[in-house]
Amino acid sequence: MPRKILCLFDVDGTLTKPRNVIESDLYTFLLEKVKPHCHLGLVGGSDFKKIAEQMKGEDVIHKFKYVFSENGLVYYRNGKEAGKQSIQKFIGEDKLQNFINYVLKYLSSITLPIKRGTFVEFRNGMLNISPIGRSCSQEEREAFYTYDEEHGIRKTMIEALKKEFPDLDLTYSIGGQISFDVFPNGWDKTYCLKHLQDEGFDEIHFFGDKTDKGGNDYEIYTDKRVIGHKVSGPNDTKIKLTQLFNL
Ligand code: M1P
Repeated sequence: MPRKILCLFDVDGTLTKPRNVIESDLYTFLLEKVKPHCHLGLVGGSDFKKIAEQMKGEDVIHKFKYVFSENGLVYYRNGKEAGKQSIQKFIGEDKLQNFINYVLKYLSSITLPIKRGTFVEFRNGMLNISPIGRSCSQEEREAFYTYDEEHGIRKTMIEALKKEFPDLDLTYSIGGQISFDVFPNGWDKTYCLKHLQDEGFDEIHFFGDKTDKGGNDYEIYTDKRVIGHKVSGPNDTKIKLTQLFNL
């Protein structure tokens, strides 16, 4: 019997450049060369709308057996929505609002080279917080990323939130360039593995770029249930797949 294998991919930095659309060449390679050897899945920190944009449309749920958005807090299996978690129900409105109020107060007290809009994005299973604001342009995004590397805006803010809310049991995860995700402990990318435990896979391979401690691929990359592959970008993902399946 051939082994039942799943290849699970992070999106940003693994299949695409950050917040960009997947290159046609890699997409064709995945669907035509890799898919005959294994099942395909995606697990991204972003919400489904963003993942669909990056994967050339919502049709991605028919091309990949599993699409886990928001780390698997919202997921699709065989082209259908199969589950959804709610941070609002889990934490409760009072605590959530306290938290959001503090975030807004904190952001109103810092000055950055520029600020735009949409500082808190409320998703199903997480909050996404962006000091510059999610409505910035691509150029402004790149500039914030460079500024943040030098000034640690996100890291400092996360420390302040941890200090202010020690009892909320929240995880703060920097997965992209302009924001960080906030969700209950355990709702990291390993969350999607809950949905796979009865699917009968002999091997689950995970490909991600932010695999170092503190990165949003770290927990799943180091999980015993998966075989982790650290990649440096979309080209490297293609190289690692070519080696894995002797393509
Ligand atoms: O997939 C990684 C991250 O992508 C986006 O990050 P940013 O906009 O900061 O580059 C967000 O969707 C974030 O939630 C996600 O973890």
